[in-house]
Amino acid sequence: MRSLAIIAVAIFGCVVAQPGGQQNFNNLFQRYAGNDNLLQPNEFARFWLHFDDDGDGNVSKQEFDSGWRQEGFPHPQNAPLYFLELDAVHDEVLNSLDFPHIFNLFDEDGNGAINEREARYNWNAYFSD
Ligand SMILES: [Ca+2]
Ligand SMILES: [Ca+2]
Ligand SMILES: [Ca+2]
Repeated sequence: MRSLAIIAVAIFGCVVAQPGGQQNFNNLFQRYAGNDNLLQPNEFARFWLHFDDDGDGNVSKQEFDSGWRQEGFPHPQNAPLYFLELDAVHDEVLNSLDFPHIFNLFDEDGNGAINEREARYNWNAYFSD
C-alpha cells in the first residue's frame, strides 16, 4: 500500500514536470528572442552569458554548473558534459569565441537566426540524457 502511494506520487510528479519543462522553454525562448520570435546571434550570446555571474565575459564551468542547476534546466547531473559539448573552442570557458559555433549548430537552415522550432529541436537533442 505504501509503495503504491510512492509510485503514484512518482507518476504524478512526472506528469506535472513535463508541461512545466515546456513552459520553461517557451518563456526562455520568448525572453531572449524578443518580439520577432527569432534568436539573432547577439540574443543567443546574451542567453549563454546570463550564466556569467562575475561578468568577466567568460562562463566558467563552475558558473555553468551552478547556473544550470539554479534555472532548473534539464538533467543537471549532465551539466559538466553539456559544458564540454558547448566549449567549441576548447579553452575551458564559454565566451564569444564559442557562441558563433554553437549558433551555427542551432541555425539549421543557416539564415542567420534561430527560430523556435530550431531552438526546441536542438535544445532537446543536446540537453537530453
Ligand atoms: Ca530577436
Ligand atoms: Ca565568469
Ligand atoms: Ca571556449
